[in-house]
Amino acid sequence: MSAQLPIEAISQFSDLHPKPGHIRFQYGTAGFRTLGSVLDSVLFRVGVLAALRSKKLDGKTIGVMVTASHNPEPDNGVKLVDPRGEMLEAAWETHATVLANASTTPDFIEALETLVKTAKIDLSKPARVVYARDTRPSGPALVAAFEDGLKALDAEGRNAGVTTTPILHYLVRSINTKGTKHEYGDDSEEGYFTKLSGGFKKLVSGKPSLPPLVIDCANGVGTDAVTKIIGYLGDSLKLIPVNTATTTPGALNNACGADFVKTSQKFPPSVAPHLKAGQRACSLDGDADRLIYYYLDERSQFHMLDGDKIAALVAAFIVELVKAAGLDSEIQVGVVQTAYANGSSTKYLTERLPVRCVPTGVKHLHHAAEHFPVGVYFEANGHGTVLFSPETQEKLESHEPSTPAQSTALNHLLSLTQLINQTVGDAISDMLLVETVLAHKSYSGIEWDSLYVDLPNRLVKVIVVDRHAFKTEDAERRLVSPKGLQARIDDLVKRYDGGRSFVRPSGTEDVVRVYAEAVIKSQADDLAFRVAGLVYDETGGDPVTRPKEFI
Ligand code: NG1
Ligand code: ZN
Repeated sequence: MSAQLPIEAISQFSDLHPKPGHIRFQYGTAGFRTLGSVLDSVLFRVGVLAALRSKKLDGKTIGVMVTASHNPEPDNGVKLVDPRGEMLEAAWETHATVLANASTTPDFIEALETLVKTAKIDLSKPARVVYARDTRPSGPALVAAFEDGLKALDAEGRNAGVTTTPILHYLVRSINTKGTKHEYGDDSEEGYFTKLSGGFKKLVSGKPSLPPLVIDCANGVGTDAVTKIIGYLGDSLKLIPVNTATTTPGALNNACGADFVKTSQKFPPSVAPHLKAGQRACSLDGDADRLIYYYLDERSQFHMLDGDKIAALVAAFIVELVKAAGLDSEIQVGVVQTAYANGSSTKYLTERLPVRCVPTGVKHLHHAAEHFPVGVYFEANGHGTVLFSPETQEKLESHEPSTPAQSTALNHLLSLTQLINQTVGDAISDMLLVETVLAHKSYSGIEWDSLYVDLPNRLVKVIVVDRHAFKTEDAERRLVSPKGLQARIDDLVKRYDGGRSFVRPSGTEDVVRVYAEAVIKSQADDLAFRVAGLVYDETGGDPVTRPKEFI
């Protein structure tokens, strides 16, 4: 390893991007995420880190996405994408945190030297990075800081411009598989839209078209993608985009988008003029990797179809296709959820399929799903996808169907592998997937919703002195510390019909989250607030500031 770090270039650029003294940055489950105005040094350092990650992986292309997803507009963030389009390897999350927190340029260079040594990075290797940003106003300056990081290491950068998080993941995988037998697709936005829409058109060909779908773009980058895919879909699906104001200050994710719908359990007021009884609609989040559906019934009651309902719809459909293709003895379909999955969805799925529960965070779901021949994973908040293992893909490609019906089912499965963005949860791909199933089953929102009835539930946040005092086990479903608290929660839960509750520290906010469900809504609320009260008292919360609802 003869090549050295270009200390002089790094230090000159680094001096242009000093770290704010008082802030401690953390690469969490969603990368770095905080106010966009304090992220300049982080972006520069992520540029350097991405270049080193590429060198470490023999010049493979690394992805970098500048976004704060469903957060409000003043926030921003950045996350790295590994070569197959998956989330950054966990050990490097720690490296990212260390580099971001070096207080001065000399400290930063020292941290880099340590990283190069411990991770055994061959600096003579090339460095290639593809990057994109969402529509936030703080994006352009942050991208410029990031580009300085690439320049400091003389890395090759490809600017994918303003695009969705899932498209960036798609590009990373396509670039790295180009010319191999695992080629994922053409490494361009056009390649992405052609692939997805091509799969969709084959799947719905000959099926009666569904009524138009209202699609809330959260005033974010999903707007561009939705506008583009409309052109590729032609008559195969009619979309009615709303909340498309990407340049209106403050509009992004404001009273709209998937997180608004899921958290407030109501539809965005801006969607109201488009929602007649029976009309189905969906909301993307600010970077278009989450999707929530909903509809109004004939009494104009709102019904939400969240990530759990999407998982149930999609998993059952794939199981049917696998069976119809004559492959059910060879290809097993499994589902991965987190503790936030509604108890009714878990019951519905467990009666039909293997189901695994994993800790919160996309990387846990993704990795667990990789263990199934076909792994369906969704978070209740609408982030998820379906993974076909390489063996399954080969089986689908080589299987000789014995009847015309088997042949049709097999072709449908192959088209699904095109339509589904297997690198990460993708609102547009998931929307096409849902629409495919609805078209095949002739379902409206009502029939889909009736697969199972959600248990009423409540999610609350508790601000505590130190959320790190909360440690969990059993995929975050039980607390091991603070000592004794879980036993008290268990005692409380027993008193509620169909009661379930769990407590875990958030990975993205400085709070502890309390989830509760029960057969009756008022009971779910009551249980959530009582458990929140236990949490608050346990951690030395001040009785004066104790929220009143924590009964
Ligand atoms: P935290 O803050 O760790 O609960 C939230 C979501 C996760 C996931 C991450 C990353 C809930 C309850 N939690 O994590 O599901 O999406 O953000 O964005 O929805
Ligand atoms: Zn998102």
